[in-house]
Amino acid sequence: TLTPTPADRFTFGLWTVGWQGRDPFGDATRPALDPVESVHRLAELGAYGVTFHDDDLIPFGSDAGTREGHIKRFRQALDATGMAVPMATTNLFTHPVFKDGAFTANDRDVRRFALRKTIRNIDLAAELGATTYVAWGGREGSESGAAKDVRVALDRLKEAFDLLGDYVEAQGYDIRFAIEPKPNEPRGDILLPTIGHALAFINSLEHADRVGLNPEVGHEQMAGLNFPHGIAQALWHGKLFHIDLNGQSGIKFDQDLRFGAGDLRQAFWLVDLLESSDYAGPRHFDFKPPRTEDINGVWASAAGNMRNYLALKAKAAAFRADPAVQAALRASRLHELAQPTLAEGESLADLLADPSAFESFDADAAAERGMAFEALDQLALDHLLGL
Ligand code: 3MF
Ligand code: MG
Ligand code: MG
Ligand code: MG
Repeated sequence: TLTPTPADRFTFGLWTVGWQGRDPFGDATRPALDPVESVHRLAELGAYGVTFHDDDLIPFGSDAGTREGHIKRFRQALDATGMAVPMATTNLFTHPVFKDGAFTANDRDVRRFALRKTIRNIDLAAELGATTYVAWGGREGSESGAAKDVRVALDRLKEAFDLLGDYVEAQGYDIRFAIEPKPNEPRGDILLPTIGHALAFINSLEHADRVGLNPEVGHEQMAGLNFPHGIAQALWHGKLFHIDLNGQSGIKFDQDLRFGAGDLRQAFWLVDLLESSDYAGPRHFDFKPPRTEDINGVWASAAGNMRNYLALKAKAAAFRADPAVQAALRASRLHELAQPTLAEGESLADLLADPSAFESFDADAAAERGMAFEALDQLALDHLLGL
């Protein structure tokens, strides 16, 4: 079935359907959307929950009373619809104070403000039951060489995550952090530009177990990388804490198309991977309904994300169940990749003493074996095209 239900665990950022279409070249094309309305409309469409930046819910600079009012209305909408808030995050990029970054701004007072802003919203995230706190460092970067000492900036970034980890531990919150890599935009170059950079960085943190990734389809593809491969490696490290699903057509500006638009084949392999993995978290959409759309187009675009995910899930299941595919997988020797290179009980010394592994190995004969990958891939395309 292509009709989503909360059991599918689809979630949306308030900022996605709420995007007014303001871009670097043009003004907003849509009026502001009340978060309460978004919660109700997304629930009607079959979503499981919503996520938010502090400023999506409570305009920057609101006084305490106004803040409480916004939170109260939001809670009422959640209660009325049964929508969950599995993740929250901080806006550390819109206000001009963050023009040179937040946790890695050269200005120390800006860094201290960024930490306080984040911690305030972590408290709200915990109150609303979120278990993942995303950190996208969109302004952590530079446009020029000497402006940022990257090694020192990474010291400051580690300091920030260590302090945030100290805080959630001291509070006893059931919250893990998920770093969201992105190569560029809005900064010329952003720190932790890819999944791989972020994985390496996490290893140096005091609370490394509490920190994982929130990779976004389009962000890796903006760097020309294979997103399913990146997700597979994140899973392999046990670091896929959350995911941002959307669409992107190649190496260009951050398109944030609805999921399934853009690189459809990578979307297929991604769903195939996620659905066969132990990833149990939300399927979270971080997309932008194009600024050509009116409010009806916004909801059509939102619904399309879920429909495309469910369609690809069905296609991937049919692909894996197809006997022709199973035969093609054997012909491509995937089962052999799953066998350890040393036999059971064999030692490195045994390998070194095995003439069939080297002295009498016929490299030319082995090189003649076809891998039969094209037939396998054509079966995938046949399934995807519904042939
Ligand atoms: C920007 C993004 C961000 C992050 C968000 C944290 C505004 O390209 O992807 O969306 O996803 O800040 O979840
Ligand atoms: Mg993004
Ligand atoms: Mg994007
Ligand atoms: Mg994102």
